[in-house]
Amino acid sequence: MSTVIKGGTIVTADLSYQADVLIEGGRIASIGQGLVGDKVLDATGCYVMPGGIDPHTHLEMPFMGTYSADDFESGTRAALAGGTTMVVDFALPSPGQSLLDALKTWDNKTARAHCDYSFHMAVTWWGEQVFDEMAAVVDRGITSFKHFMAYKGALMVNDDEMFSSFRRVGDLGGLAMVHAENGDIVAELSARLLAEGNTGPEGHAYSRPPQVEGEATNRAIMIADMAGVPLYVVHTSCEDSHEAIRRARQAGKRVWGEPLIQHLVLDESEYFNPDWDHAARRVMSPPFRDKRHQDSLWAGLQSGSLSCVATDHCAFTTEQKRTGIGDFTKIPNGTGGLEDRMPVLWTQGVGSGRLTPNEFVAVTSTNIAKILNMYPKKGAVLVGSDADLVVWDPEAEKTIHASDQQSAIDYNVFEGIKVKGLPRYTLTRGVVAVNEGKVDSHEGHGEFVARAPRPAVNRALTAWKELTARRPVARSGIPASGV
Ligand code: DUC
Ligand code: ZN
Ligand code: ZN
Ligand code: ZN
Repeated sequence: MSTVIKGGTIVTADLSYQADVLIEGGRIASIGQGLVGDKVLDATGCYVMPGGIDPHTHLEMPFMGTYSADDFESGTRAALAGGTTMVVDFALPSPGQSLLDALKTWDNKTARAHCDYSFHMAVTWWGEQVFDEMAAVVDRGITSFKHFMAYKGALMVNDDEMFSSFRRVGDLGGLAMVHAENGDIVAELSARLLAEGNTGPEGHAYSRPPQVEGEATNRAIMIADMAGVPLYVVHTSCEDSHEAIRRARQAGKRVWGEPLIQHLVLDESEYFNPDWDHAARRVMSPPFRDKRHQDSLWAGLQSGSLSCVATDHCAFTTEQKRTGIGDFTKIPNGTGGLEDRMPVLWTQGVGSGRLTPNEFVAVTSTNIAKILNMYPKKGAVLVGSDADLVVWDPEAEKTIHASDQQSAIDYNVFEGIKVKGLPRYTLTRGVVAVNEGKVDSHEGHGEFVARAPRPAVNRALTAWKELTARRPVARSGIPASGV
């Protein structure tokens, strides 16, 4: 059975033009005028765009003594409701655990996924077993490896471990990723704040100032450059981190930054709300910032120095958040956003004139498809691409309320925000998952997306490795030590 999307304006990262889209076998079969199919979706007055890709989610993740509340069922249903047709989640080995065992655990979480998904692998410890297993992980189509520079005593890796891991990722043709916050300083500031009696959620913000993020981002960029690996900095929340990314890119380094929709739209005043629950529900790392930092993030999206808008969707219920009453360091870190990322970014980005529709497509879908080497299967409206599409109605409006969201949690950090611009249809590989604005998705439809490594790109990154490979022999006859 074929489907035709008729009468809309196709909007890609490059172009906007009027055409119909014919879908057969889950892929785009034809783009042109007057196309005919068995089933017709009316896109009059709408934009036909690549479905969103959220490159940063934590679904059913064991974290801070509990599990994030949205799993692959509710999480991917929420994604589709908001026009996102693919998520990339983090497989998270506990320190000491086999990467391949962690991958098995993550595979087992996805049976009920409504949309396609891929994984990044977290490197939470370092040793020969990790080194060896990384090759098998790449063979499984997982080529991006995330390193936590924060969460000391839990997930954090030190600089020597990160450097070794980055070199391995580089040699395998992969992408290094970092959660960039200086974990030593966060631990020190947290302890001091608690000792002084600052136990409330605002202590979380005080313990993670922009400098801890700026420092870690600079450090990660330099380590990545020495290791000869491209670097993706997740949840870039402030000018201090953005500035480091901008400078690296200007110097020709392959470094990308990812602001979250939460940081673009919500600010640090949320932590000073007198309602403990209100503030704790917004505790995430990095924390929300002030307007100066928000302006920097918007400017980065406009100028291209920041590349992708994600959610870091890691949702906890109010009850879960309350385990941190009396000690902010025990509030599970994380917020939701999967359903709201596209409508909120459209409203506050395109609606305000800060982004063009084409830029919106680039930062919600196409850029990350290219960075993660899955373009043009994903992130494109091209013949042969997966028919992961959103028919976007720029006139449709709603006010965000937790009471009508797909997520399993009992609140929404965007509660009360008005959006204009919503999916009329969302299609996942040609199957309609949002129909006339109503969610009608299919549990178990989602498939894993494997990604190929890119060794040639990495070799082109830096001369440092070549330089040290040809390093001079020291007088003792032993090669001078180097990388
Ligand atoms: N930050 C969060 O807020 N939650 C999950 C992990 C992270 O880095
Ligand atoms: Zn993180
Ligand atoms: Zn995260
Ligand atoms: Zn409400």
